[in-house]
Amino acid sequence: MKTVLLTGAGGSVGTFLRNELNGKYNLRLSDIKPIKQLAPGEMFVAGDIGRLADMLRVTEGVDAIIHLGGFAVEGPWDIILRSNIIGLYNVYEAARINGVKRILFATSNHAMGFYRRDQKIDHRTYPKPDSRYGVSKVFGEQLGSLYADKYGMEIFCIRIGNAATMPADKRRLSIWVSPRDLAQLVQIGIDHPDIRFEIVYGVSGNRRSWYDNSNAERLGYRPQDDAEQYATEVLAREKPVQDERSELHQGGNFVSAEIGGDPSRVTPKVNAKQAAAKSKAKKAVKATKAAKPKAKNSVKPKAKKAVKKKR
Ligand code: 15L
Repeated sequence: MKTVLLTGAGGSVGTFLRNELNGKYNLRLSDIKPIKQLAPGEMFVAGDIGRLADMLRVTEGVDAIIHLGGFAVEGPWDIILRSNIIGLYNVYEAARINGVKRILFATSNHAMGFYRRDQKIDHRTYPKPDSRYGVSKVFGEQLGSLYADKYGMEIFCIRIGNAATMPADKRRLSIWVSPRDLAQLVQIGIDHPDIRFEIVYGVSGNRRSWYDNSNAERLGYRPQDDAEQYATEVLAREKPVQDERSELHQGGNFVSAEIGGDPSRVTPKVNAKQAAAKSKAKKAVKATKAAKPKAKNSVKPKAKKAVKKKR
């Protein structure tokens, strides 16, 4: 039986995969914090992906690595740099030194988050990350490409949508992946004999999908689930649209967090309309102000609250 290492095994995706892969592989679980309850066939090795020495110890003698470790949402640059750039480099480099050829990299839909929802994208579409987190995922994919071409490693990148027992909201109806579908993809990544460098979308067979996942299908992926079965329930509790730009793009609120610059460069169609509406509104405000006498003690508007990121 193959021995498979899971970095970041203590997280939610790690927990789903532990359940699904149990009995199929010997699982070596690694995380910075101890995982206390182990099932038969599992062992735990502590390790910090920020330290190459730890990763050399943790990756020794395994047949494949599922790299889940790192920071799983948008965060400050120093955290992204340590966990998702340096940490990822350490995992790849330790694998190369230890002769572990196969790495499955848990990349994310946020590598592509600035694509609009009315666009269908595939594994050949160029990245458009929506955050520093998304950029770190593109970095991981590209480091994988380098290690495949330069060192003959076998890299399988799964751009995970949202792994959960059921889709949480309307956006997730398009990107949801059930634990068993994700596990099916992971098994393809571990066992397929002919992998050099591949990108697949980690999504179930969702009717509302934004992805052409033909590359996964070519490798044998046959998803069992479709988020549509939850659609009525999910849509009934959907809140009204808060932010047009989040609604327009695949990355959702990762797109609108800390937004600045010239929005028309991102979404020409809709923003052309928005810009026209905005300038009309501005003119209307100016006209009202000109008509009213100025108040003496006018109070400055409070700074807008920073956008809070949801997982
Ligand atoms: C991700 O990449 C995150 O790791 C996860 O927590 C969710 O935010 C997911 O994307 C998503 O887009 O729903």
